[in-house]
Amino acid sequence: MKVSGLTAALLLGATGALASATPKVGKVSYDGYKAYRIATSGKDAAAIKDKLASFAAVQFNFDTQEHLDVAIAPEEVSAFEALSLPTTIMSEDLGAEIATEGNFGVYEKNVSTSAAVPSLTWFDAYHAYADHITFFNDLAASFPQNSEIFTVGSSFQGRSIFGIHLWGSGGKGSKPAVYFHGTVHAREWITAKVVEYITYKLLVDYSTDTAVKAILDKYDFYILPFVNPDGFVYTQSTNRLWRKNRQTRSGASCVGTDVNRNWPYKWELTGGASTNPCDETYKGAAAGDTPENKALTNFTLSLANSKGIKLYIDWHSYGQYILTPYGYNCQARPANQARQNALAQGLANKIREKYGTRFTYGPACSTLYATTGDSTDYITDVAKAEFAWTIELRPGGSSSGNNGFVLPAAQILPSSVEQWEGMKYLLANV
Ligand code: 0X9
Ligand code: ZN
Repeated sequence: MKVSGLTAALLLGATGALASATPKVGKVSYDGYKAYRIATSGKDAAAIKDKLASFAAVQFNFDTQEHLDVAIAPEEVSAFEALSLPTTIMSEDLGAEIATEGNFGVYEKNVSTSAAVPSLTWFDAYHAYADHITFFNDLAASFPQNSEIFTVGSSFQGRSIFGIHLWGSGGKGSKPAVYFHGTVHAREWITAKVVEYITYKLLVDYSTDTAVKAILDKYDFYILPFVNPDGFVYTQSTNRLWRKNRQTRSGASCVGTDVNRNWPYKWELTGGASTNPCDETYKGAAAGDTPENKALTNFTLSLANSKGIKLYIDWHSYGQYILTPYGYNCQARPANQARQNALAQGLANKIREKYGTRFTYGPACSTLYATTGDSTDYITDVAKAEFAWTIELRPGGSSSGNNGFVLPAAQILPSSVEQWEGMKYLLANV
């Protein structure tokens, strides 16, 4: 994959000095960091990466054919600007945006209902991890006829990897699975919010909206908002831009394995992941050797072996993509490719209808880049899901004022609503 072409210094900047090293005290500060989108104009960005070799740049994206998004430390901003690269500014001060985003909401219940339904104000702000757990517990307690909390195992640091199971009139576990993973990459905060909104709407609207009732009566939903809880907690305590899990390994000075490069399928291929524990896409020492991947694989197979998986979505950010299989090979296509493409196109159209947000769709490897050991390839070929997609949420492609992983809280609700509109279309047509 394109990340393999990075210079060692840039990798160190991206994953060693800032991301992977454990700070001695306090939080990693991004105060005064400026984030830039550098146009790479269809080249592989190698020349630009060479120019950045001496900078402690934090790299955001790996699909560098069109652009390379980087954050530059305040002391290096003038040297960076002296390079006169073709840039647009994503963020004038990443630290200030992280601080604003960190004004977490206060958890509230809906006062107009007697049950403990969380308030829609949940979608006006980001929240602490503990409040996310309360949100799900309260939702499940409010709708005991249609939902329950479950756990699939534990993370490296011993947190439970939990989900919420939703079902309709056929009763618990009677229908094919619709299966969601959120927050596999710790810094992609918008993903938990969007799956929370979809969960909320499925439960709250079930009794009043016939289209929603039809969907929940047809499928069992298994929604895991935080498949990498240790990483997420670390983004809130220590480093907002952390990506991987928090697994330590003997002999490795860097922490963390990319849970989306560790699934035990095509893991052994080269070119779609890193073998360096200090890299953001570190694949692990063996296929499926993280506690998170072990738990998720077992649970996935249990779904496959009961009623089967109709649709799996791995929710990520950012870039606004709907990615169909495969990641491991840019020529390979699933047997139902024509339907995958038609439904992805329909989904993109539906999302765009709401607020004009454009999502690009297509096979993951050829549309974005190659990945080995990713969830969607495993869930397509091993767990035999009919559809297993990655959705990369807002922000998107070419506009400036694009904050990468730190999506302003004002966009939580519109991001969620457009995906909800999309999911209603997809689930009615899949
Ligand atoms: O690299 C990933 O795991 C995903 N992108 S992210 O920026 N959120 O990290 C993309 C996975 C989709 N699969 C392929 N592009 N092959
Ligand atoms: Zn991701």
